Amino acid sequence: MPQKTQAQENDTSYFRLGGAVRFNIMYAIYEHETFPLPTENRNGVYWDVFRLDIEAMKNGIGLVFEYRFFPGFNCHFFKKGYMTYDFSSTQFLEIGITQVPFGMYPLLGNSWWFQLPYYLGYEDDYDTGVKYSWVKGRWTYDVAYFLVAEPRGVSDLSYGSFASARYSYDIIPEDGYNGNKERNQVNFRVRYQEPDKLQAGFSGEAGAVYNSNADKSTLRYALALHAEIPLSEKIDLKLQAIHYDHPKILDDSGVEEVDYVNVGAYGSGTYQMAASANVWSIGMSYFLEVNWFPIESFTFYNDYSFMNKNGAISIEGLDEPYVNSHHNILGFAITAGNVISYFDIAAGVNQPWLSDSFGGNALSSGRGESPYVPPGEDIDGDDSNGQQVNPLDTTPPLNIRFNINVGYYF
Ligand SMILES: [Ca+2]
Ligand SMILES: [Ca+2]
Ligand SMILES: [Ca+2]
Repeated sequence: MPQKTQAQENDTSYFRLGGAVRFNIMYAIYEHETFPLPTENRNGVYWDVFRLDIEAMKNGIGLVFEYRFFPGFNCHFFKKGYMTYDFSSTQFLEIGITQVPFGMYPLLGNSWWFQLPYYLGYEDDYDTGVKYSWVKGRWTYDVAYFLVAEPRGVSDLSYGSFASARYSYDIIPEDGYNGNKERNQVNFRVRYQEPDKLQAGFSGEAGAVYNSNADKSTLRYALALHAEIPLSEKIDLKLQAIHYDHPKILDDSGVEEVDYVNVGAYGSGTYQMAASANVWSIGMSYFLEVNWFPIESFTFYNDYSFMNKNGAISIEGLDEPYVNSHHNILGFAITAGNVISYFDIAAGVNQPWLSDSFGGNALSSGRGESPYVPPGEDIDGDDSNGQQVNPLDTTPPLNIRFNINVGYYF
């Protein structure tokens, strides 16, 4: 057998391939009504995602990337793709499409759904830039600069623009090309961590929104306080408060100051979110280890977020304040070998994914009394019979979706 050279002995390079296949079973009760099983895009069994992950390392330079296919949304895109370099065991660099260091690390939500900040671009957001992290005792510091949001993936244009083919919600123009876009963002986060999971931190984010029609940038910023507190060996509590604002934000045409901004993901076009809001989140989980081969553990959880918006919509000359949003996920996860299954009762008021009008005005003004038309617009879209304005629904119903997500992770 040939002797290994010293260089081969020292070779720490590696290449790992992983991924997941997941599908969803869902049954929804939206706006007080439901449909038979199966109904396309409502109640039935759907492919959720097929994804491939690669982690590689050579000469100290690493690569992390993940590509995702979503047959149910006719789209596919990179979730992340960045290079790593460790200066030491306490100093790390990431360059590429990498996670924005904002709020709870690594994630706020316990379920398959995330918490509400995800749907606003403030949880598990990946953008294009550079991040430097260092650890000093129990303190971890992250500083990052993002030139732009992540590049677009591939989608079906009848669902929404190519720009909306992305994993994480970002500010994108309604037509996909002309209007508001994220640019020149800086992030800072400091976290105190103890080995038994206790974590507390502060995050700050500031960036520009560049409007390509007005050739003008306006400021956006966000602040977060978060804490994860183990109440016992099995019970975990997560708390987070976010304040964000886009003062002086222009509409996509670049003409008017508005109280909302368009965000999009999953190739499904854009929806509005309030330009300014406070979002409060609380999550509790209970971990139960079992010996029921092949089942290893159950995690029971409840995640709740409340979004208190600033802003108003003008309907027939009257300024009506934006209606708040609620998001609640009650459920449990089962781990059995490589299979993780989530059983969730997802409930929401003005939650963009829990509605007959997917997206819409849920996160800005709130939905209208008819969910199919934006509030303030003609209810039947027919001018010849005059204007029957869709009023803002100030007490919108609780919408519920039962969801089972079964995934094999390799
Ligand atoms: Ca993003
Ligand atoms: Ca972003
Ligand atoms: Ca009409």
